[in-house]
Amino acid sequence: MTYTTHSPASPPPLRSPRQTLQGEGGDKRRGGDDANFETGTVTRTRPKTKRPNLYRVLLLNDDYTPMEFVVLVLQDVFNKSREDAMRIMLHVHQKGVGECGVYPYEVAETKVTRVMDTARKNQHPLQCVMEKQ
Ligand code: TYC
Repeated sequence: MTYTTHSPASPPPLRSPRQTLQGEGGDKRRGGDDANFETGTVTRTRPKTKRPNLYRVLLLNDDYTPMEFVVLVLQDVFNKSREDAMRIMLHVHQKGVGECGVYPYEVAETKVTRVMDTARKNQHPLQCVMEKQ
């Protein structure tokens, strides 16, 4: 993974490292690296944290899947309460699409597969998709 401390579109300004260290009293770049310009060593002072890529899982409306089936799927696959499941199902029914949750890639993918499998087994046309947030 590349770590960019400046905009890739504009290279960092060429200036004397000494000026930076003495004039500004240290490295003020976002990310908080300490730079030793004698040796060219850069030490990370904050641990590098990577945010996982998150995906929204969406249910799509159709004219045939029973409302009760959708509510049960939302309770079972997405761990929603009966009340939340009802609210989401009605939202999808009225608006055409609705969010069931936001998850890391593999969790989202597993939930989509579970919904599609159970819909197919029960011969309902219910569709579930995921999109990158
Ligand atoms: N529109 C369906 C009906 O009237 C109910 C439904 C809701 C279907 C949500 C799919 O994702 C869905 N029976």
